[in-house]
Amino acid sequence: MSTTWYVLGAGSLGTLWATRLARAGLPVRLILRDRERLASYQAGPGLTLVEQGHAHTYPIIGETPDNPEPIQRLLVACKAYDALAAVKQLAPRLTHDAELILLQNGLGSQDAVAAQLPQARCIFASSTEGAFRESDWRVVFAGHGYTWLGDAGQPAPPFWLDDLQAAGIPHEWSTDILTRLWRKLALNCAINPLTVLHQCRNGELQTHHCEVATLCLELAELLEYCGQPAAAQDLQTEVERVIQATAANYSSMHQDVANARRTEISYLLGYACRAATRHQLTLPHLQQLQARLVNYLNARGLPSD
Ligand code: NAD
Ligand code: KPL
Repeated sequence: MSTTWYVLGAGSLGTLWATRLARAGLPVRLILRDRERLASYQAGPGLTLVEQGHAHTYPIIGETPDNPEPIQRLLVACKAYDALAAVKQLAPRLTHDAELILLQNGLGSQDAVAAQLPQARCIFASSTEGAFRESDWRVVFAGHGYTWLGDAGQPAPPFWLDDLQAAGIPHEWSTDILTRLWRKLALNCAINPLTVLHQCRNGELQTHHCEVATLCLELAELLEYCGQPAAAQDLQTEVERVIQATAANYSSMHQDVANARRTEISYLLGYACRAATRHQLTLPHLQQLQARLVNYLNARGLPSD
């Protein structure tokens, strides 16, 4: 009998994973915030995934965090700012050999979870898949991509990667997951805040070439100081490539602000600026960018942490 996949957070990525695992016949359970969310979920037929215009619904069992059953495998699919609190309430249910897969973007939340649960194996993930919530319990698979998974402290891959294979979740085991997360963080720092401040699509940043280039220089310097030279390599070229490849898109941070949702700033630009301070590194443009973004968010009544 396969180990049950407990999915914490039934949002975009949580649904994308839960539905594909369930479709492959693997045991999946959804952990919802509270009884009210569970009642709302149970009032419908299950989780729906829309792929290329076709919707399929999967009657995955839902539960609340206080269910007593032990958890051996937990996929954490909350936003970075919710991950620690969400995992904490499940701590009493985790088995001694529990494994957590942390899907959060940016950096900082993974270490916070790992520090809270020193006995558990925490596997970090970095994903380029795209999904968005059309309505409650209904998610659209918007962009095919890849998920890299890795464990900086233990290079051997877990056996359950076979489940991902069976579920058709494109993935790769990475022995340099921190480099991947730092690289993605740098890309997000060079692109996302500027799209918010200039209120534009990614492609319009081509007209702010100098601003982007200056940020890339500072981010590359930071990555070197943080022991991530591979993540710094050709950063500007990669940022320009992503801006061009995603020219018509709005960045995730732009979408959050446009929908008056909290951003993950503290795990992206905030994390980068705190790392610079720790290394006593002066990065004036990056620090100014953070100050401008914080002001911008505060002016709109959005949290800046
Ligand atoms: P989301 O907001 O759609 O989903 C998060 C879900 O977690 C929500 O349903 C929320 O209610 C739930 N949640 C929060 N606290 C909870 C708790 N205590 N108990 C139970 N549920 C709780 O977010 P998302 O877009 O799926 O993003 C998740 C992470 O994945 C983020 O860090 C994001 O940056 C990253 N990511 C997302 C995408 C994407 O396309 N959506 C792509 C790559 C990376
Ligand atoms: O990951 C992104 C995002 O919008 O969050 C890209 C498209 C790379 C822009 O930074």
